[in-house]
Amino acid sequence: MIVVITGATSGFGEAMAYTFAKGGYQCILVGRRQERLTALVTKLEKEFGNQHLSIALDVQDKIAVEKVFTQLPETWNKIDVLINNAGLALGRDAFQNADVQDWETMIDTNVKGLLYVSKAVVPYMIANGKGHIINIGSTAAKEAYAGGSVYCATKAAVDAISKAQRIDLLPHAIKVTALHPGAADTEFSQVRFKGNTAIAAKVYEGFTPLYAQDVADIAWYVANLPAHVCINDLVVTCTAQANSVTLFKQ
Ligand code: NDP
Ligand code: 8X3
Repeated sequence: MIVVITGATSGFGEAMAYTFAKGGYQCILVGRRQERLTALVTKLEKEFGNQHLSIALDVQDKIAVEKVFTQLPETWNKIDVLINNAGLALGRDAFQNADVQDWETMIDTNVKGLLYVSKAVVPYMIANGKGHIINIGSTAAKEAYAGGSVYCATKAAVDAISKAQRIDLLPHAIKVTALHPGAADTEFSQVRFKGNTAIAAKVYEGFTPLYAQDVADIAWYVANLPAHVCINDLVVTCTAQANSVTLFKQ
């Protein structure tokens, strides 16, 4: 079994790489930070024995994405599962104060990157007569919040794209799951607040958030159900969170 995981250099993607490698999958791991990918592949191969592939790639780069997946060696192209996980938030400013370049990067990564990678992988799944795409959305897809206009919009787009992919890919037995986590303690907030670790840490104060492994375990469950079962839409939060905007802090 082969899984492609984008955004495998930290957080959910890294935890998913461990979980799927441990479960016997061969992983194709995508991210921009080559050193982290190389170290991860070495670790996984040592610990779990299977062969894994690392691809240093910026999912925003349409040409590079197409080239990399077109040139995938035959031994790697029977892709069973694609986890579109690479993504980010940048900034938490009110709409009127937000940085336009941050908007561009979020749209290019979370929406266009997901589309490019899906478009490049789907032909292999169609040729195989089956497949499973797991798109990582967010609770932010379900309710928009202050200072999150474009991040929330990108995740709402992931939600909509997942719904339409599910319809279009039905004749090819390709499952599509939108997996929407709530607040999770990964590098996400460090990236969002551009290295301001004090503000990033505050996000997770006063409650127990989700951890990367929680989401990886759910992705594993979703990906390994019987062939006739598909979880279409799954929202998961920590117990202290009711929805995108309601969090009980103590
Ligand atoms: P992390 O910051 O820990 O991980 C993000 C991953 O995405 C990294 O591996 C990063 O790798 C990769 N990435 C970012 N931009 C690109 C790019 N242009 N090309 C390729 N890879 C890229 O955050 P999380 O693990 O928390 O986030 C994973 C996904 O989950 C994101 O889509 C996020 O929006 C979503 N999410 C996160 C939640 C949270 O609270 N943490 C909750 C709900 C959803 P590299 O920098 O090496 O390229
Ligand atoms: C990440 C969770 O609450 O920052 O998608 O939008 S949140």
